Order: sequence, then C-alpha cells, then structure tokens
Amino acid sequence: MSTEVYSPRAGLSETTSEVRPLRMLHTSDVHLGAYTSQPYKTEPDGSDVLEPALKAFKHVLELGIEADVDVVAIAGDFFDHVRVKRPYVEVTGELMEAVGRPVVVLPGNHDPHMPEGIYQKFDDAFPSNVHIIASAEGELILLEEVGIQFWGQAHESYNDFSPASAMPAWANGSDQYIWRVAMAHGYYVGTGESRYSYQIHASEIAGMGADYVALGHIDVHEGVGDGTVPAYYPGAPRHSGGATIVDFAADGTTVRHELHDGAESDPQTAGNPMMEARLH
Ligand SMILES: [Mn+2]
Repeated sequence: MSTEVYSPRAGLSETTSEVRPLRMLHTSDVHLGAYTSQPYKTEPDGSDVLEPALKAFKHVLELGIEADVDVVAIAGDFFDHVRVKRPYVEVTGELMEAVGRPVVVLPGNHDPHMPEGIYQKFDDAFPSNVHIIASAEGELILLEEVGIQFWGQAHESYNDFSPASAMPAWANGSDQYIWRVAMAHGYYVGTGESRYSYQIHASEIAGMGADYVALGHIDVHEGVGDGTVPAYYPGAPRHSGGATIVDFAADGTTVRHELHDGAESDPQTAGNPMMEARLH
C-alpha cells in the first residue's frame, strides 16, 4: 500500500465554513461485461458465483465498506460495452445498492451516456443512491448532506472530445465546506502532445479548483499532474487488484492505494508490461 500526502487546496484556509473530514473510494475501468454477459458462473460443485469482473467490483466495494468511506466514485468505463444485458446490469445495481452510500458514476468511452447506452437503456436498474453524470458539457452532482460535490464531463458518444476542458461550476456551502472532486475519463498528456484521444492536460487539472481529480482510462494505479492537486488513475480492479482511498481534511489530502484479498490478475494482461499499461 502506498500513501501520498498533499497540502490543502489553495484557498481552502480562507473559507469561512466548517471543514469536516471525509473519505472517498475511487475506482474506474471496471469493464463489467468484458468477458461474459452472464452475471454468475457455475462452479464444479454446482454453486453459482459472481463472474470475475463483477466479483472484482464487489471486492472493491467491500474495501470501501471496510474503510467506512462516505462516498464512492467510478470514473468511467464502468461497463465494457453497450451490449451488456439487463440481468447483468440488475446484479450490478444490487451490488451498488448494498454499499449503502452515494455512488457517483462518470460515463467513459466504453460506456457513453447515450440513448442506446447502458445508463439510459437500463435506467431503472440503478438504485436511488447512484448518481450518473449525464452531460458532455459538464454536470455538477451536489451531495450536500455528505459534504462533497462532483464535477465531470460525460462521454456521450464514441467520438473524441476533451474530457477536462470545461470549468467546473462548484457550489459553495454556507455552514460547511463542500469538498470538490473533478472527474475525467481520458488520457493524461501532461504539457505535451499525444496521438491518443480524450486528452487531459496538466493545466486543466491545475485549473479546475478541485481538492482531488478522479481520473479513469488506464489500468494502472498512477498519480499525475504537477503535484499541486492530487490527480489519480485508481487502477482497474482486476488489474491493480484494489482501489484508491482518499481522505479529505483541513490539513491536507491523503491518497492511498489498497489491495483487496481476492485480487485476480487479468489473464489478458498479466505478465505483459506493454499490455499492462494499456489504454481503454
Ligand atoms: Mn477508457
């Protein structure tokens, strides 16, 4: 387990609001449905168990429950493709409901928010604690009772777009500071250029005014940016075997990657460093 500590966001100390600590679980690139459309598989003894991608997701959620997080963030490519069937999505929804905490989902390039996509087609399979960001222009999910707000630009098609280009419209709390999490699903290029789609630049991360930037798109756990704002790819649950836990507090932000016991390596990427860093 690695732990990184960051100074509070510039300007936080000037807030007149009460600053309460808060804990978040951040995951991404779960790619549900990548290997099978059946939510369960039958063991040799005849018992039914969750298929591997759902099992990895369940393990990640259990990490969050064990750590007693206040909220869960899923930063894109939660589902692998739009052909995932209703029974599979219903089991996914049941796992999300069982978390008993708000879950915020940013659609990625594999699971764009569009009429034929998972989130609109199976809208009723997601429980009321699930909040799905639905606009490419950017949308704020304000969870005032929890004390946190999420900003993100949803993928709405398979076309290229700039997932961190809009300026977040943060809400300000009167009595309580509301933590700011920007979500973006794309490829971090730093200050340079790249041939890849969905580019996220260092200046965008630094300029969002966020306490934390929750990224998704690559499978490995990795911190990016210039170090002033914590910005992380959490790592895909089946690849990294865990999730990222973020602690927000008045004296700074702590980010750690936690492994879950039941981690299985992805048979398509295990042992292949080129494949292991692959993009989605
Ligand atoms: Mn992706």
